[in-house]
Amino acid sequence: MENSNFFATEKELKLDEGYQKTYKNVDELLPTLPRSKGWWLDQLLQYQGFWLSTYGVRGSMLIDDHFNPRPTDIIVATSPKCGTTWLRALVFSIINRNSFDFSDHPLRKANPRDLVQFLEANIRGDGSTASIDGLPSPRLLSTHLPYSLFPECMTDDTSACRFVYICRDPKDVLVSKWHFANKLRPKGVPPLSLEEVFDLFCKGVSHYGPFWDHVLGYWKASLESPKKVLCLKYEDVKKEPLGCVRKVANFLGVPFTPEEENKEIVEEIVKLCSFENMSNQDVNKSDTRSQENPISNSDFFRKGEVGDWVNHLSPQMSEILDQITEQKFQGTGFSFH
Ligand code: PAP
Repeated sequence: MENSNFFATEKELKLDEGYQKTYKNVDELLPTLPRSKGWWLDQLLQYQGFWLSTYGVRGSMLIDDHFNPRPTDIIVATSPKCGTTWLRALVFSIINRNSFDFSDHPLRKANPRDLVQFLEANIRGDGSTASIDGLPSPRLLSTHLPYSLFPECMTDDTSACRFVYICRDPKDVLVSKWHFANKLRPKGVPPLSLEEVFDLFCKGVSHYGPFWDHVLGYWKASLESPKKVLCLKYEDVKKEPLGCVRKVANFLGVPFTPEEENKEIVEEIVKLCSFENMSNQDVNKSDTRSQENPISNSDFFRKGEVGDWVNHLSPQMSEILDQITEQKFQGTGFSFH
C-alpha cells in the first residue's frame, strides 16, 4: 500500500485543461462519497462499491480519463497484503530474464516497488500520467484497484493488456494488514487493536475492500477471459513455485524454452524472489522510515508464511471469517482450499 502524503496536491500542479477537468470532477465528487474510519489516520471513501483512500479515487478517475493502455501492458493486480511485492518481483524477473544476470540482478539492489510502477499512484510528480506514458513497452505496472474500476478499453476482451492477479486467505491478509497498519501509525498514536480491525475487515471496510468482492471481480474475469486475466493464490505459489512461474510465463506468452529449463532459469527466478532471499537483501533490510516517507522497504517483509493467522486470531474470529468467506464465494467455483 502507498501513502497519500507522497503525492503532490492539485494546488501544486500545472496541468492542461483535460486534467483540470478531471481534478475538478474529483473535487466535486469526494465530499459526496460515504466515509468510514480508515486503518490508520486516513478515512476511507466508498466509491463504486469499494473502500478507497482519497488518492485511490483520484487515481481511478485519472486512469479513466487519461491512461492510454497498450496491448503489451502487463498489470500485476492485488488486494493489499496478498503478495504484491512477491508477484511484482516474479513477473519482473520472468519478463526480463534475458536482460540480466541473476548474480547481479536489479532485484538484488532495488525493492520491487522501485522497479514496477504503481498505476493509480501515477499522479506522483507532475500529477499526470506522463511518467507512465514514457515507459517503454512492454510496461509492467502494479495496481490494487478492483477489476470493475478499470475502463472498458482495458477490460474489454478485444484489448490485449493482461492482468496477473494474486489473492490470499483473508485470515492471513487481515493479520498482515494489521501489523502493517500499526507500523505506519505515527509515534504517540495508540496501536490499532486486532478486534477493531477485525470488525472493519468483516464489514468490508479495508483499503480496496470488501476483500471478497475484490477477489471475485478478478476471479470472474479470469473465467470469462482466461487469456486476459490469470488468478493465482499465494498459498499455491508457496506450495508449487516452479509450476506457478511456468504458468505465469505461459500466460504472458513467454514460455520457458527447453534450453532455459536445462539451465534451470525457473529455479533461479524462484530462488531470487523467495522471501528468504528478498528479505535478506540490504535494500530491503534497513528501516528508512521518516516523516516524509513513513513506509520503508523492510515493512513489506514480515513472515511470508501461510497460516500465521493461527498465532493471532481467536478460534471465534477465524470461524467468523471462514463463514463470511464461504458465504461470499458460494456458487462461484472459487475457494481457498
Ligand atoms: P502491499 O500490498 O502493501 O504491497 P504485499 O507485498 O502484498 O503488500 O504484502 C506483504 C506480505 O507479503 C507480507 O506478508 P506477512 O505479513 O504475512 O508476512 C510479506 O511478508 C509477504 N511477502 C513479501 N515478500 C514475499 C516473498 N518474496 N514471498 C512470500 N511472501 C512475501
